[in-house]
Amino acid sequence: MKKLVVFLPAHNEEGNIGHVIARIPREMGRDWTVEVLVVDDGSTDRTVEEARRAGANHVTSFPANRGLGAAVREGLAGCLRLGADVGLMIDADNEYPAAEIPNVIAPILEGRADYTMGSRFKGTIRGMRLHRRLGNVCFTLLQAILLRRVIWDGQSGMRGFSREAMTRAEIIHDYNYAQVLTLNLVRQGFVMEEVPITYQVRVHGQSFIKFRKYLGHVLPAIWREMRRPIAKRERQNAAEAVAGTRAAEPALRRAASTAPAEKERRYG
Ligand SMILES: Nc1nc2c(ncn2[C@@H]2O[C@H](COP(=O)(O)OP(=O)(O)O)[C@@H](O)[C@H]2O)c(=O)[nH]1
Ligand SMILES: [Mg+2]
Repeated sequence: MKKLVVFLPAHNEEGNIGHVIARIPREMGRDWTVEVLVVDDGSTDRTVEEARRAGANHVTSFPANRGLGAAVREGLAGCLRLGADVGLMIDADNEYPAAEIPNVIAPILEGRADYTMGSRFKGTIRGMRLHRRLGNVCFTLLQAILLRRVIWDGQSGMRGFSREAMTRAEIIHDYNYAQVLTLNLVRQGFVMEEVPITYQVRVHGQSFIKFRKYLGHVLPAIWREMRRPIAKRERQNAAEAVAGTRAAEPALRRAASTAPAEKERRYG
């Protein structure tokens, strides 16, 4: 039996999170189980109650707000603790299509990729304002230049991970994860693929992004990430990777249980 864990980083999303969880496909064929994990980042509204009502299997709550980078780091660690073979993160604000999760993880299941991003710019975007589009294009272009490869949508809130990618991913700041995570995984040699998705701007609540604060946190973090020495992983072919997941399971579990504490110490 294999396991997909879908995780949602959430901060005050009582009006949205239930709709997202209700649309997560729970049937993936006979060999798969699907579980839903919510990382509640110090919400002060009914986010947790709504998530549980909609069928979330696991909820991790931070006592106070720590930031989206910290929440995604915790989501990846949670997937490993729960024994996920594949992890998928999706924003809790109902902008991304939970029904399209199978498409987004398909390249991982087929052994073509370790890390996937649901791409709004390869798919459809409804309602994104011009300044947000421009911001997205600029940050995506920056990542494409730094990694010397084509990227369509570097800020997607819907991403899939192989178990190995989740084990090795490092998010070096608490404020956000979007760019530094891709730079980190691709530079380690993980294969990234973008999958077109349909996107619809949120109808409840507000984006947390404030332009100056975002720039002030994200640009220095990209700089720091690019200056870090990165150890390249050994490329495995898909068959070896599947066999390796099983053989390495006890070690991976140990890594998963020590990783959060270690990462906590380093990025706090
Ligand atoms: N962990 C955490 N998540 C947040 C925070 N603010 C927003 N989020 C979540 O991050 C996701 C994306 O946030 P959003 O504000 O929509 O960003 P945008 O889509 O880039 O405009 C949503 O699931 C939010 O609930 C925060 O302070 N901490
Ligand atoms: Mg959003």
